Amino acid sequence: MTNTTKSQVNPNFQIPKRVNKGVMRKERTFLMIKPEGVERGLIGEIIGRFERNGFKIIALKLSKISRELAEKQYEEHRGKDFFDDLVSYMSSAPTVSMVIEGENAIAVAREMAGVTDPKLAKPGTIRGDYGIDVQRNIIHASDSEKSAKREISIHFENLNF
Ligand code: RTP
Ligand code: MG
Repeated sequence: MTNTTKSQVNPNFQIPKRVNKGVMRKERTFLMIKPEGVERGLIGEIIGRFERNGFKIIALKLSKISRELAEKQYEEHRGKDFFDDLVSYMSSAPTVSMVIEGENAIAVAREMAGVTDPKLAKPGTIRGDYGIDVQRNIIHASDSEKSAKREISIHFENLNF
């Protein structure tokens, strides 16, 4: 069973979980604006999208993360052919890490980010609007409750509220 419902106007359109009142739950998720997004001056635009969509910023940090932290962040991809490039890229220049809170934050943030490859991401999504290629895809968003908890704890060790 999915947490989306079909629109009555267009049966192929999936209404985002956020507007499906039956399954709303308050969650926190972890987001990171990747080096490309910071370099191109998109911090305000990206944070603004989440704020305007009703999410609360719980924690926010601009930093150049270490390679070790980038490896920890992307641990699940260790061994894949893009892993080295990915962690080198993520630790090459400043990024913005943040925790946001709101209704169905994990799934909604993934929808707002768009699919991994910007060439396939829909217009209106962050990757669809600003992404360049699969690695320089502007934003990271946790993909599950387990990932969100893990990623929040590694990037914001002292977040205890
Ligand atoms: P993210 O973790 O950054 O939110 O991205 P995602 O869930 O949409 O995609 P994932 O499969 O977790 O991949 C993590 C990041 O690795 C880079 N990647 N490169 N060269 C490639 O084929 C490739 N595949 C993935 C992307 O930066 C992707 O966001
Ligand atoms: Mg991922």
